[in-house]
Amino acid sequence: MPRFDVLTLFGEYFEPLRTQGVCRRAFDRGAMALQHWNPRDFSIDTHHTVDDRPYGGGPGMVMLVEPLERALRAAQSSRETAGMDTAPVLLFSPAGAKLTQEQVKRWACSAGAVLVCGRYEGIDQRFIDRHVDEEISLGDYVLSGGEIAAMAFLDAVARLQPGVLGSADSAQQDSFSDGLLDCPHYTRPPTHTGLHVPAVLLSGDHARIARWRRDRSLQLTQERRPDLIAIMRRENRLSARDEQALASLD
Ligand code: 9WO
Repeated sequence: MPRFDVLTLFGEYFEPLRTQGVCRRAFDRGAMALQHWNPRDFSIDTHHTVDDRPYGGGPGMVMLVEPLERALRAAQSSRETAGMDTAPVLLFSPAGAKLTQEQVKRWACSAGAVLVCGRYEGIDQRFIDRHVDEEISLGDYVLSGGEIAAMAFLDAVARLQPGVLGSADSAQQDSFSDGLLDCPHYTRPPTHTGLHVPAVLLSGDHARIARWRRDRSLQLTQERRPDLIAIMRRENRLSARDEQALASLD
């Protein structure tokens, strides 16, 4: 069961994860645990300062090392008291390597981690150098803080916990779970203002439906993410039939 300890100035951001939707089930079932630690609670001056002006000048403020370090120590001590090993420390930043579903799967079956959420212009580099094991990016854009990236990470991990998704295998059928993009989906009505659901999906022929879905996944992936097709080839994860379907596309 993974436990995640979040270092954040804005713990309230994470409340909806506990109280709403699919993620809530992971916490309710005790399949995953979440705690937050506010560096402000570990700041010892009268104003509970957590940031200061950057050395060398420039705009904005930088998060102080000491409140973060004390919050991290408190989180790791609490884990130790719960009988857990020291956790890896992750930082959400555009300077990290892009998060993949493979990594999400590994965190989902791990003991968890400490997630550090930066604010302002960033965190004093000495905290990162001394304590951060891995930097994780969601993509090449800048947010106002690491919290929303951490929430996306926690959502991706929570939905993989056993019993969290309605259907036993819906996590298995996702986009990316088999390395390809997902096929298109349809539901009622069978015709909407002249737009028809593909006839094969109404045929009841499950083998033909499975082949159609695989072919649409292959086609969509070839068109939009040829890089993923290349990875699938390299890992020998395409069947002769898949190759035949791909060849018939061009
Ligand atoms: C910002 C930044 C910009 C360019 C190169 C490296 C960088 N690191 C950071 C950074 O760590 N910023 C802190 C966290 C403080 C400001 C808000 N932060 C943040 C994290 N903005 N955007 C992210 C983020 C995290 C994960 N994926 C995409 C963006």
